Amino acid sequence: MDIKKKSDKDKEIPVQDFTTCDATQQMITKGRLDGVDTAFDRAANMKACPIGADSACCKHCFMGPCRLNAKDPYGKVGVCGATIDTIMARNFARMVASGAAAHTDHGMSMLDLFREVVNGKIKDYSIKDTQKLEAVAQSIGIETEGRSAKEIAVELYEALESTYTAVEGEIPFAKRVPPKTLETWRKHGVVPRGAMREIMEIMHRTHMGVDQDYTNITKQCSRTALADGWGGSMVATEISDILFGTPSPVSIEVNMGVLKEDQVNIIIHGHEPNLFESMIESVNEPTFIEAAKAAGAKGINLAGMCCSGAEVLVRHGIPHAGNFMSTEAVLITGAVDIMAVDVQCIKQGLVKVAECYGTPLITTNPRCRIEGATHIEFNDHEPKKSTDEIVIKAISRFKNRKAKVQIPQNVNIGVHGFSHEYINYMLGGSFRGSYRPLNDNIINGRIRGVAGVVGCTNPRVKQDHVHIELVKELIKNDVLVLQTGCSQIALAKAGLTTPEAAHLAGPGLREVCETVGMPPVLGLGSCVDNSRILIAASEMVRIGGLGDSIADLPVAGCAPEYMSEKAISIGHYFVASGVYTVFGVTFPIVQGTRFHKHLFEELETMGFGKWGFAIEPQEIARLMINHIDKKRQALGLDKGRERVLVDMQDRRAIDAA
Ligand code: NFS
Ligand code: SF4
Repeated sequence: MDIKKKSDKDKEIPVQDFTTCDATQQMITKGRLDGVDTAFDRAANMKACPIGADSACCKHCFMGPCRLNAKDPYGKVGVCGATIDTIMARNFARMVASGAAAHTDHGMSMLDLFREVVNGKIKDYSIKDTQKLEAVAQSIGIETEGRSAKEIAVELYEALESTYTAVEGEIPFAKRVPPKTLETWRKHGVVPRGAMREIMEIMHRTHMGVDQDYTNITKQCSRTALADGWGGSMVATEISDILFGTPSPVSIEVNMGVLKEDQVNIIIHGHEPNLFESMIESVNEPTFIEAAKAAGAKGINLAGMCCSGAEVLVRHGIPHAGNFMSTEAVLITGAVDIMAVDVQCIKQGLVKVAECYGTPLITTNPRCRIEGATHIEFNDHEPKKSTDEIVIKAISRFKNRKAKVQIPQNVNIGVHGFSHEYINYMLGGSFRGSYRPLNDNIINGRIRGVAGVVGCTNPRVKQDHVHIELVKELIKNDVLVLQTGCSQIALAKAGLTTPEAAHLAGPGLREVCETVGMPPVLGLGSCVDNSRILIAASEMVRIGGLGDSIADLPVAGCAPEYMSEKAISIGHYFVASGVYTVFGVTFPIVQGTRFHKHLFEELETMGFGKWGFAIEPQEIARLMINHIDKKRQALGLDKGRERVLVDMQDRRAIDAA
């Protein structure tokens, strides 16, 4: 084992300051004894560069790199004359481009798979949900009446391909955008063409000496981000539902205690569901179960992490071992017999930790190889070839386990899988599925508004803490919370994603939850499934009574512990769609600049949403609730809510009497 020598400079911070996740705390402690460090320790010993944190530097050409002074932002310009606003806007745009590229490339992989399934070249996957196929086709104007699934699928594929390739016009899912919102986009020229074109144009416009007007750069940010949210991400979600099934709520186990000492433990971490779906087939092969038993194991135990885990927990009820900041920690258990990854959010640091515990780390995707990991390429045309090989390796690691095994015994239960389709059914019943009851409860004030709380965990803030405290505060104030990605795992570990958590909600929200039998915190899926939130918002507009555009709705969004460029793209597509979106941790621009004012104020006056920023959960909640109340007031709903509060007081007075 590679024992790390601590230099005097290395700070050893109490594990309680790193994370509120008890299992992760236990494993960081064990890791320290074993001489293994994690991203938590590295973050503590790596001061974030203050100039980079403000995006006040530019390296877009070699007359620079140029560094501006965030304390005196207008005191200096770059060698080419670029102002702080140009430099920050260009940097921001490239973050959006990278994040949008990640989601749209993921969506494109799903579309590639769909094409090969439809044309019969791939037989290991099939169309599982024909109802969803028809619904998606209809939503973009494809005729379904009297046609075979195959005919519809062929036409749907061709239409959706333009989400990526359209050189002009509007992407297909623009047809799902509420008319008033679409009108705003058209007015400002931000309706996306194909994502390839938008991302290419951002890279062009942010090259040295091209677009040097921060408002114009922001337009292209919006256009590109919308090509992610209403394009690539939405395609990823819809095609995954068609191929693997549309989620409906299941009770699942989360946390590191889902690992089993006496079983072969396999963890899948990453993002694209096809790898995991094939792995589910492989671990259920009777020959492998026999082989595992022959090796002395009771069976094969499959668990997910990050968004890969979020995809299958809602479709198959597969247990989830933890979110982004627990991926190194889980290896410290010594109980992981293999970790297989595909793309995104895979820390290079995993290689070293895996090596220390004799856990094979397997990369599977040609787009993501990691030095020191073993590559077993996954191919959609013969998926089981790779997943079978991974299972065999895992069994052999179990047989030869040398690492001392210590599994935190933490297991929590969550109920997740609230797809848009299920919410519709849950609220309206099978005969008249509808968002009407949701809108009615918002109008009558039982539900104050809806919040999306999503995104990563980040070692710059205490893991899970901001997610949990923020969500508690929101539901206490009758705000219904929708969740995706790593955030929902934080809440599941805290026990807030079960119907029983309704007792933590305010009186109005509690009443609705108890009537419907739903949790006050609804887990919708992975990060690409933020597109489900866009669809939910559009449906709220369509049903009526809450304004004409997404910007009118009493809703707000937040990624309180974000760390990735994908999150920036998501944040910006929510803003461009009309949602007030608050980010925590840090915001990569200088406060008090014109570009800051543009993102945080002016976009709203143009008919979009706007950005917000705060670090502390109470402060984030205050910003979001204030915004929701402002929207309620604009809709004339502030009176309604007061009446409910009076009712409650009355009821208490009666109770006391
Ligand atoms: Ni979203 Fe999913 Fe997690 Fe953040 Fe990473 S896994 S795509 S980026 S860290 S929520
Ligand atoms: Fe400096 Fe301008 Fe070159 Fe950026 S583009 S590095 S600001 S000279």
